[in-house]
Amino acid sequence: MLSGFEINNEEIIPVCVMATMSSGKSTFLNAVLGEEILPEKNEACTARALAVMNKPGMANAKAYIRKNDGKNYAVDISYANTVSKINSDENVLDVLIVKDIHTLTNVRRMIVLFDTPGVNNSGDLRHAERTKEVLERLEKGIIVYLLNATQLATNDDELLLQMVAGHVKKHKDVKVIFVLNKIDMLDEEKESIQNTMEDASQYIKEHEINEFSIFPLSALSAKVFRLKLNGKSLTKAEQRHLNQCYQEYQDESKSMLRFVHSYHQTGEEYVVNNQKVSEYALRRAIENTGIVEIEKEIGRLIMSLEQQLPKNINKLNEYFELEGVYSRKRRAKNLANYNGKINWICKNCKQINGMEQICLYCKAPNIKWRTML
Ligand SMILES: Nc1nc2c(ncn2[C@@H]2O[C@H](COP(=O)(O)OP(=O)(O)OP(=O)(O)O)[C@@H](O)[C@H]2O)c(=O)[nH]1
Ligand SMILES: [Mg+2]
Repeated sequence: MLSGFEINNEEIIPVCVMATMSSGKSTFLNAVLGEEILPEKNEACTARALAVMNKPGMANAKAYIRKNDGKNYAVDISYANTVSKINSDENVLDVLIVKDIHTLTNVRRMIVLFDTPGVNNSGDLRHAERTKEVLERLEKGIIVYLLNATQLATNDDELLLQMVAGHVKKHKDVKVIFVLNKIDMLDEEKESIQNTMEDASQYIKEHEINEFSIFPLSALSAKVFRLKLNGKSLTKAEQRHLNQCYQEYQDESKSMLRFVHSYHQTGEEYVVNNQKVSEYALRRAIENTGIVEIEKEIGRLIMSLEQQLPKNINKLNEYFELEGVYSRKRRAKNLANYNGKINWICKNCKQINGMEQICLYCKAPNIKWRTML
């Protein structure tokens, strides 16, 4: 899956996030990453599979790209929107972002998260092809399948779920987790979370997947809380969402943990202080003591002792630094980016666009420009 970067499948544990268009895949992954790295918006957005590898100790996220000139480059992604620009550059074949993902722990092999383009059969068919390619290469790993709680069982979803169910049936070492996303958008007076969970489970079972776990989630809320916690800046809309939903999550009745199976293992009731308390309430109390975080940390440290780095991981540091192509520094001419043929440059933003005649970024017409190599 990362052979373009000389990393073998046996050296990584892929976690592929799949769903139809705009179900919140990139938002979910940004919530896990704790910062907004992957492009997200309310229209077809992710154009290719974007890989994010968990490399502990990597202070700043860095991107490595493979272009259709057959070469690999390193790109500084600290400028806003750089990953969006890489995502829409037709000359880029593969993208690998390397980052320390604090919420995940590698065991022996490094975890690589894959953000896939949303399947939308009335839109860009290449998105479905790219998602299919990811699936075909996935022989061992995890699929996180997002269902959009506001639009269950659409035709697009039906086709994707069939494809995933077929793959999981053939590959014992591919496990699937279902996430029912956008739960905050349900009007609970009209459709309860419980009923929506049951409908979703029924829908999954109809595809002959019988053993699975399903987790309700608001990826957007999780993301804005994490951005806040990590001191990242929020857009006005994200700030509005944070202000709106924070109070709700303070209320235990909104806790999604109520619906998580592991919180209801026995369904038993306990008596504390002469009052009946549920298993869920007791587990939440345990979480609030902080012990769970300590246990996770012990687990993380044990795992880090077990970790094995891919053989060629240090080769990434040898890639030529591709400066200024996707960021504000892009006007600086970096001859390594051009192949000496006639190129097209945007009249408006001066972006060099390879053979594209319309600017990939600002969509203005390009003019011809020949490099002096
Ligand atoms: N209310 C709400 N909105 C969400 C949630 N998750 C994602 N969104 C919004 O849904 C829109 C699409 O989100 P993305 O993360 O770009 O979705 P995607 O699945 O990556 O989209 P593609 O890559 O284009 O297929 C954005 O406007 C998000 O803010 C959620 O849990 N609740
Ligand atoms: Mg996306």
